[in-house]
Order: sequence, then structure tokens, then C-alpha cells
Amino acid sequence: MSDISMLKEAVIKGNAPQTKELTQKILQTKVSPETVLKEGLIAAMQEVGDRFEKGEFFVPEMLISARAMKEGMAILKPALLKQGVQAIGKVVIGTVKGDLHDIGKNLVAMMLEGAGFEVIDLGTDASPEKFTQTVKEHGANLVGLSALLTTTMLNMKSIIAGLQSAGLREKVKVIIGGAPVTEAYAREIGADGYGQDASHAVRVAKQLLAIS
Ligand code: B1M
Repeated sequence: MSDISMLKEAVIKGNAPQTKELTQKILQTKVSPETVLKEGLIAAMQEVGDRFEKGEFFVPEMLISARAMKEGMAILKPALLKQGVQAIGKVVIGTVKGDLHDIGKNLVAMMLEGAGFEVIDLGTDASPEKFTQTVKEHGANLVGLSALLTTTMLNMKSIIAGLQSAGLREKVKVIIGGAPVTEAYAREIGADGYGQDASHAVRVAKQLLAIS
């Protein structure tokens, strides 16, 4: 088995120490950082997403894999920057104002990162102003909103309104998710997409930005 295949397996198994070790080892060879990203980390997270959708993996397995991927990513990032590898998109993600739930949002953020997005995470209780300001500052092309409470999901609408009044709505796609959120709600508040779970969110995000 090649080192890249071993790296992919290490991420799928959620073995963070091995992921770190292999990423370091491969970077010392002639393999490009881009190949490590695409054929190692991204390919692994794609497989993890597929297994989740088939019901072979559950949230804990996904979280463990995503954490391993992040460890590898931390080592790979400087090499990617040096090589000038571009992220496939820039996303500003956060749990909306009044809401402190972040487990699902973190998983979505990690899966997006695993798919090759640059992720700017606003954490929890993020205000419409914070979203608008960060989108402007980073020139993001995707906004991800998470809410777990039936009361706080209503705040998603204000964030979209904030983007609209700042003249940014046409520049970004907005994807929403969280347990009480539905596809119909996404349509109702004028979001562009709805992610049922982390893996689905990545697919929708790529579709919205026409990334294959
Ligand atoms: Co709270 N909580 N909680 N809670 N909590 C719920 C959500 C609740 C359903 C429990 C219940 O009553 N049965 C209920 C909400 C009721 C409602 O509104 N209908 C509730 C409540 C009431 C509260 C408090 C108000 C309780 C209180 O203080 N009286 C309070 C609110 C605090 C606040 O936010 N202001 C509160 C507090 C907390 C804790 C802090 C203790 C803790 C959060 C810890 C943390 O997140 N760091 C907590 C937890 C853990 C839960 C439950 C048990 C689990 C949530 C979770 O992490 N699920 C939850 C009950 C439940 O869901 N069974 C509950 C696992 C996670 C992987 O799933 O977040 O759904 P989820 O994310 C999924 C998808 O939804 C989707 O993908 C993720 C991965 O597959 N997704 C997206 C999520 N975001 C997305 C974004 C996308 C796309 C997809 O695009 C951007």
C-alpha cells in the first residue's frame, strides 16, 4: 500500500497520530502537498461522508475522522500556502445569535474543510453584524448558518437580511442547517440551500458554487 493510501486509511479510521506522522513523512518525499490534500485528506473525508450516508458510519466516527483530518491539515497548510494552492471556496460559518450548540456546526465546518474549503468559524451566538463584517473582510463566497433551537432558527432570517442590506447577498450563497431546520424553512427565509447533515451540507455547498 502506498503512503498516500495509508494516509487515507488513517483518516478514515480516525487515527490522528498516524495521520500526523504520515503527512509529515509524505511531505518529505517528492509528492506535492496538493496531492497529499486531494488524494489523502479530501479523498478520506469523501469516503467518510459516503459511509455516513450509507449508514455505515455515525456521528462519533465522523467526528473522530474529522479530527484526524484536522491534525493532518495543520501540518499540510504551510506547505499548501507555500505552493499557492487555492481553497475551492471560502465559507463563513457560525451558530446563530442566542444559540450555544456547536457540535453539529463544528462537524459541518470540519467536513467543509476536509472537502477543500477555507473555513472561517465564528463560533456560537454569532450576530448578523459579525457575519456581514466577516464576509466583507474575507471576501467569502459561502455562508453557513446553524441553529438547534426553534427560537434561534428565526435569527437566520436577520443574518440574510443583514447580508442583503450590506449589498453582499448576490456575492454569497447561504446554506442553513440544524435539527429544527428544514428545506421548506430554507426556502421561506430566502437561503440558497439546506444541509440535512454534515456530509449532505458539503454536497449542497459544492452544488451551489458549481464545484465538481
Ligand atoms: Co440543548 N437542546 N439546550 N444543549 N441540546 C436540544 C437542541 C433540544 C432538542 C433538547 C430537547 O429538549 N430534547 C432542545 C431544543 C428544543 C427546541 O428548541 N425545540 C434543547 C434545549 C431546550 C436547550 C436549552 C434551552 C436547555 C436549557 O438551558 N433549558 C439550552 C440552550 C442554550 C443555548 O443555546 N442558548 C441548551 C443547552 C445545551 C448544552 C449547552 C447543554 C449542550 C450543547 C453543547 C454544545 O453544543 N457544545 C446541549 C445539547 C448537547 C443538546 C442535544 C442533546 C444534542 C445536540 C447535538 O449536539 N447533537 C439536543 C438534543 C438532540 O438533538 N438530541 C439539544 C449532535 C449533533 C451532531 O447534531 O447539532 O443536529 P446536530 O447537527 C447535525 C445536523 O443538524 C446538521 O449536521 C450536523 C451533523 O450531522 N447541521 C447542519 C447542524 N448545523 C448545520 C449547518 C449546516 C448544515 C447542516 O449548514 C451550515
